[in-house]
Amino acid sequence: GWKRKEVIRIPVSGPGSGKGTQCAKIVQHFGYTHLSAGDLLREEIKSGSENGTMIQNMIKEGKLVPSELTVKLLQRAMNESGNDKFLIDGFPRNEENRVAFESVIGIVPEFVLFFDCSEEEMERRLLSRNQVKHVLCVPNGNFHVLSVSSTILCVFYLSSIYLPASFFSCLKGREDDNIETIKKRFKVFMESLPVIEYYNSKEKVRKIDAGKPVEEVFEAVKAVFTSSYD
Ligand code: UP5
Ligand code: MG
Repeated sequence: GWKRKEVIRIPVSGPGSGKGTQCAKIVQHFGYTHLSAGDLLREEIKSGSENGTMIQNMIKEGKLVPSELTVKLLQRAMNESGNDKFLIDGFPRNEENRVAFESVIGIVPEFVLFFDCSEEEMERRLLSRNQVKHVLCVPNGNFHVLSVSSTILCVFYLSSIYLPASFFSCLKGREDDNIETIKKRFKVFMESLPVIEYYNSKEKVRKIDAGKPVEEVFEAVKAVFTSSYD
């Protein structure tokens, strides 16, 4: 059983609507533990777990991995955090996810943030996340790739000149940030609508206009967090 007094807030929204970006800012201001279901699944792939290949294939297709697995990863991360305030990012994505989470973890979210953003804007953001914008080359032999928000900066010690991004087309960000997978992710996102509807019927949904610049969106997010008492 779950003994501490837990507070859970869930941002459910479309791919590229800014869940991860806003969660990072919420963590800085309000001290939550941020758990992105997608990040936990990607870590599971990297860790070489027995489920890794299956998860990787599903993410490439934009499909949802079985609830049991995602819930297990979330539960483990919650237990390991030592915190009792969680932001669960990108989960639950359908009714089955929600029911599995509630029956295993036994708690319900305090409120649910819905980042409302047009598909056009989400697509633009996801495609630009995957673009290498600048490649800096300086003499030497080492090679670093740094991910800096929507830019992948590649510092390649070779010669001291800037090269166009297209030169390093081999460097990719997220495997699911290509137009084919993005279209599939949008379709699968439609499965999340009944969950949002469910939370709406419980008056838990706080809708945010997420099509604006990051700081403006955060102002609206902050207002939701400061108006709730905890
Ligand atoms: N950006 C952010 N905010 C911006 C703003 N206001 N203005 C301009 N640009 C903005 O942002 C995306 C990009 O946009 C970034 O480059 C950012 O700088 C810029 P981000 O904050 O990363 O958006 P986010 O909503 O987090 O987008 P993400 O791509 O992470 O959303 P998804 O929901 O697609 O990805 P997730 O990692 O949650 O899931 C991936 C896959 O895992 C799923 O497709 C599925 O296959 C699997 N999955 C499950 O199976 N089950 C789960 O429960 C969860 C995931
Ligand atoms: Mg994310």
